[in-house]
Amino acid sequence: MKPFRDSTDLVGDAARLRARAEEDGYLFIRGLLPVDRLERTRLEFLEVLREVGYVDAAGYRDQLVNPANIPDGRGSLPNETYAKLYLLESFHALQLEPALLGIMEGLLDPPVLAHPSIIARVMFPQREIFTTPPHQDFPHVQGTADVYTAWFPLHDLPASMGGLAVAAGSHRRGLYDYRPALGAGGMAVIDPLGGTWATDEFRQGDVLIFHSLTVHQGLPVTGDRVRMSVDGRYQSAREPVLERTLLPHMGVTTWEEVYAGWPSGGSQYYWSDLELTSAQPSDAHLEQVDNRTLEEFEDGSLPAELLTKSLGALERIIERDDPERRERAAALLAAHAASDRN
Ligand SMILES: O=C(O)CCC(=O)C(=O)O
Repeated sequence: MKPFRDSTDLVGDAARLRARAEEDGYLFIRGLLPVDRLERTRLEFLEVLREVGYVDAAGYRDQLVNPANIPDGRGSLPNETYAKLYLLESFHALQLEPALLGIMEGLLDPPVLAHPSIIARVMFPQREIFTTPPHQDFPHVQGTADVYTAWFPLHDLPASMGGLAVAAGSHRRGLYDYRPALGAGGMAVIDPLGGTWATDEFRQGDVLIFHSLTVHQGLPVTGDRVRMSVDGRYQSAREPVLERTLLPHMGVTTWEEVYAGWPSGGSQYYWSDLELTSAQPSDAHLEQVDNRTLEEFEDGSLPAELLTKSLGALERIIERDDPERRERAAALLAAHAASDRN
């Protein structure tokens, strides 16, 4: 993979940042976020992870995992632990950092909405099959394609802790075809986009910004420490917005619960003064991936680790109104149930 093109020297020049983002589909900016703010959230996350036993009590500040306590069959936190991180005020404040908002105001038509549904990712090491597959954010975010994601680790990120890679220029080709996959988002772009991938080691404070049509993927966490990162998403408040982007990510908690423990009134419901228009959600991509699952199940090419997930896809096909596909999905589910009984 190539190194990222570094756009740090363009900070302060909105026109050149915009031109670079339009050309590459991404911006990599070193040292944009204040290290003390990131460090505070990093330590608060680690205290939660220590309480639940995922990090080693002695080495928790170094993010060393407690391998015996890491759940099998998953690459990141279960929702009940994620919900505890979601309560932390310092985490929500990160996406509203003035330096980051300033960049977004240059890229988008103001006023800018930072999606309240900020995301924290805590990725366990040695769980390669759950690495985030290549995908675009648009099928998940919807509303408008003009959404930028800011992705940043809470800590220095050497190659052994994984990271994120982008396919430079991939945002210019619309939506890609997908197949089912494990890892965040659950679907992978089929086109390998060879020769376009770029990544880098991050230092605490560095930020990667990319368009919702830019294909990007996680990189495997190979060492013995957890990777902790944040995704903040931004769009013009003049563009339509999916209701779920105004709620806590994946419905892990509610704003009432989140705000109950905040020491300051701070930025609670910061988006409520904006006049937002709702977009209708579409599950066209999920449907496309479900149909592909059906085909891969039938021709035997579906990888074994996708079995449980693909049974869910077959059940969704049965609930849709395409009689031919419903019949094929029902036949596969019946054959699977029979093979389970034997
Ligand atoms: O951090 C990751 O592994 C995935 C981040 C990402 O791809 C996303 O949020 O869209």
